[in-house]
Amino acid sequence: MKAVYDKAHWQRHPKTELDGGQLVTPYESPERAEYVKSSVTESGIAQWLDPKDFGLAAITRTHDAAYIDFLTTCWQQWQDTGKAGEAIPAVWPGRRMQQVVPTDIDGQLGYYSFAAESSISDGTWEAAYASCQVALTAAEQVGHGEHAFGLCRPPGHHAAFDYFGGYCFINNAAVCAQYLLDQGDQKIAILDVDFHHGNGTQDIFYRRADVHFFSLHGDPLLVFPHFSGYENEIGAGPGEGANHNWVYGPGTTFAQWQVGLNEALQLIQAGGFDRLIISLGVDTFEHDPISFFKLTTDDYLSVGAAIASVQLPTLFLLEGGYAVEAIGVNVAKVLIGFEQ
Ligand code: SP5
Ligand code: ZN
Repeated sequence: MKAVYDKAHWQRHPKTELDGGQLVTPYESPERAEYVKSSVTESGIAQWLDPKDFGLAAITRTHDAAYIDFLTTCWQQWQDTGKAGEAIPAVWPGRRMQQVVPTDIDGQLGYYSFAAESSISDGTWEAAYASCQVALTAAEQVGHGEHAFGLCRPPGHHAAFDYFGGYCFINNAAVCAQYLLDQGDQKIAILDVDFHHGNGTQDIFYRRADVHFFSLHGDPLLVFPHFSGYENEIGAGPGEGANHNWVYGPGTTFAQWQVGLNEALQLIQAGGFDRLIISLGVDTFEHDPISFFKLTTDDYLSVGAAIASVQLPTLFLLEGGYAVEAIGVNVAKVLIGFEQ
């Protein structure tokens, strides 16, 4: 399959993540992408392509233009105030407060985010933009009937129409789904196998019937993003019935998790979709430092093989996965299992 990488991901290099009341080294590190690049290259299944530039217009088809403006100016605004650390939101509009866009950068950070762990620093916007162009370059191949892998960093599935969080700024999968619709597709399926609920992707398509969203994830009563991902979230208006969540508890094994995977794949098989996008997180791994599922390296071969069974042109986009040495091998196993 075709695969796309851009060294510009290195521009996303924050020094801090708010975790447990401390500023720790971020889990979402540049080394992640390099491990994936090495393992996928070693597997021999990828033909690497250079990223193209589809411009900002492809992104504002999916995201609020004012939110994108905020992302492009945030770091400069933060620096102009002379603050010492990285940009971290610390105030949000609570229930019954006004949804206004403050002029002050602290207020803007709260308005345009839903979580505080994703510090913004120099190069964050540039890397997020490049990550989305990697995804779009891979999507163009899938539009031509190929399968492709976008080695996206930073990830995207927590980024909603107008807010960031969960290490995500631009929703790569959502931008690609809209791109494929704009190229003539009628109906797209997005299957999210990351450990965390893809709240951003759900948000963007919740009221739409042309993109159906399927997500398997840790129970939000117990884990991030906490306020989205419950099984009673089925879509609304024209999108009612087009959103599907499967929730699992601590210690979930592949045997348990694959029940939902197979239900999702059966719905996708029967749904008359033109193309399939996989939000490929491997933080379902047994040794992931921030998650609680128990998938093994060999299980990822079966994940890839199961996805291949629906026989749609498929776009894989990297999301989470934090057991750094292992994530390269685990991503490669999914792609190898898919191609076999
Ligand atoms: C793309 C993706 O996988 N994003 C995940 C974002 C998770 N953010 C909250 C992480 C909370 C981490 N708590 C770690 C506790 C272990 N010391
Ligand atoms: Zn995740």
